[in-house]
Amino acid sequence: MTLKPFLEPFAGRAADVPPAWIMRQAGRYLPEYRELRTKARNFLDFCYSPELAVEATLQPIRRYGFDAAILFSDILVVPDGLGQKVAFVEGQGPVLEALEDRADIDRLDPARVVEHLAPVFETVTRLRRELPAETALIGFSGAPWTLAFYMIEGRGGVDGGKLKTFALSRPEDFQVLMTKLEDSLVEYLGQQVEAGADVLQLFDSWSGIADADLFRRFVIEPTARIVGRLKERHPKVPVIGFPRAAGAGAIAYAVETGVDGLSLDSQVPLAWARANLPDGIVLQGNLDNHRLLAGGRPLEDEVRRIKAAMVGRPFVFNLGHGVLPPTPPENVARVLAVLREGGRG
Ligand code: 1CP
Repeated sequence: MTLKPFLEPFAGRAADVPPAWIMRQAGRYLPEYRELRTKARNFLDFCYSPELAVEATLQPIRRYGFDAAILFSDILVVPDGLGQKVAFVEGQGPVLEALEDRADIDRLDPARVVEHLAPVFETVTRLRRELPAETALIGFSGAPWTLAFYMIEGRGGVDGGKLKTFALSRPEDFQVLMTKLEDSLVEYLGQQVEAGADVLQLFDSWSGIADADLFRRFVIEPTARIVGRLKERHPKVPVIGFPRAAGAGAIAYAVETGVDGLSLDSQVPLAWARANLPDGIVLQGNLDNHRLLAGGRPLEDEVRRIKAAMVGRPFVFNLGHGVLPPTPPENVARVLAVLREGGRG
């Protein structure tokens, strides 16, 4: 049986042309997404409308032929499912009613998550039917630390001081929150696989603000438990971790969490990654999203450089962080054309 090209690296094989997708490949840089987005009142309604979410997921697949589709949703549907107030404010990003004390944490209900997020599973089920057979489907969630960031800070664009102060000065309350997140995520991700996801990605976008102690306790350890529990349920489904801006912490993360793949941000030199990360782990990344925006020779040269740096290594081509909204869509097409020069071999 031949595997989908996206799954080849996870079977330990390096392709001449690595499979490719890009973070936030569906979204505001695409005119067809902006048009579709007008059909829902707000962003959460959009995410919870299987018809719209399926269409948004398929748009970049039709346009570019990526090797993987990523479920169109957001990491903040989990706090919403737990019962926290979450809103997406136009031009401002997500705004949450921040958790202040133990009573706020006690009100969060992991039992509510699966029922509330049923439309997401419905989207996955429909996608499995509608995607081309050779296109893998990636399910995802935020990792506990990054979800806790938004739940305690109440928004993005801040330095995480409130989160770290909470974690350090109220360890028992924080642990209750982290355990609720872990339990919710195992169930949420497990059900995405049962609905048809081939691969899972855990986004730890804020892992870089944790010091070494917090990184161990609240990035590595919860991730290891989640991956372990998912593997009991679905031993064969690859899990990709994205500990963004973790620096040298990526080594312990790669060795200790049990993830099958590691997504690298753009600051990680690929030669360092090859030399220091375990051979058995699939590396993913790490084109800079501003380079994608700028286009031209600096973009093309970098795509060729990344491909050359990963020859012979199980690898998935991606960005180091999500596509920026002003990115010209033709730059994405150019990246894939350059990556696929010389054919699949
Ligand atoms: O108006 C709009 O269309 C909303 C913009 C938007 C989109 C398109 C948001 C708000 N989320 C998304 C989709 C999304 N988010 C996807 C699926 C699309 C795809 O990848 O093709 C995924 C995987 C995410 C994940 C996500 N959301 C992350 C992790 C990845 C990362 O970028 O670090 C994070 C941190 C979020 C929170 C979030 N949601 C939206 C915004 C603007 C943000 C960032 C807030 C901030 O910290 O400033």
